[in-house]
Amino acid sequence: LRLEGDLRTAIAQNEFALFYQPIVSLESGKLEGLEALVRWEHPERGMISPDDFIPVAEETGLISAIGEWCLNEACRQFAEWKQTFGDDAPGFMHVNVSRRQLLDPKLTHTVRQVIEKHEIPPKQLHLEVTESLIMEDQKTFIPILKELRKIGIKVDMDDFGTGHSSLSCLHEFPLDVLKIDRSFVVNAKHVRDYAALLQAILTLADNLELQVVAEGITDTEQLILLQALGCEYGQGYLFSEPRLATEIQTLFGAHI
Ligand code: G
Ligand code: G
Ligand code: MN
Ligand code: NA
Repeated sequence: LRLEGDLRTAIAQNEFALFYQPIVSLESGKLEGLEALVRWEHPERGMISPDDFIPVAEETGLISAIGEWCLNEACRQFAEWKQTFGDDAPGFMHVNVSRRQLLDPKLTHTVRQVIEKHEIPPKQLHLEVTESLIMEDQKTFIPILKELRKIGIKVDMDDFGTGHSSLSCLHEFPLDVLKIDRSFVVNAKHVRDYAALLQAILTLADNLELQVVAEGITDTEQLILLQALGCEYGQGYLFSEPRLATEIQTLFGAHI
């Protein structure tokens, strides 16, 4: 496969870049955290989305090198921002992890090494894991997430609401944050039932003492609804698209 060969070269030549998207306090509009999102700048094809190359990286095992680079680069950049911007720097860095990364027995060790190297307080690093992945094999993934949380880092359930977890077993998952999938946010404006669903998710999260991030906020109406429902954090094009480090840092300390 062409992409596989190119991906090997990409690792050797470091053709990856991290983009960062703000996670914002919905009450104050303050930029509180960032999610790191990888991009591949292919020399001929241009920018390739992780949706297109992460699956290939997973299949071939190249994800371990790419994933480690992403984790290290996000933490390095985060530490640099803390140095430069002090109190205006974001308080949290979120990094996505995929299936094979979670199954790698060295992951806990790698994460501990990276945060120690960059002197990042563990509670400021979030790893995002999709709901559908956890649901695929709870017996395998729950102990892995527990191990990760023992380091003191936070675990987020990403794309929540699309992975068919039974709400009644959510309390058994070792989690800190629910990231509500953008399909709920998109629909809430048009379909009354979706606002009720959001309300139910927020009540549940509150009872389980989970923080909530609503994803995919694109307009003010959605923002106002989520504020009225008491949702603490949000993310989406309304605030900012994922952008390069040099661009995103212009938003630090601002209310967006
Ligand atoms: O940013 P974008 O919409 O293109 O991301 C597409 C998908 O790729 C998302 O599901 C996101 O979680 C995933 N993704 C983005 N960056 C990373 C990364 O660094 N590692 C892993 N494993 N997945 C990522
Ligand atoms: O699966 P995950 O939640 O990690 O994916 C994040 C992806 O969602 C990123 O690739 C990002 O580009 C995309 N994204 C972020 N905000 C918005 C938004 O407001 N609308 C849409 N359509 N996509 C978004
Ligand atoms: Mn994510
Ligand atoms: Na998501």
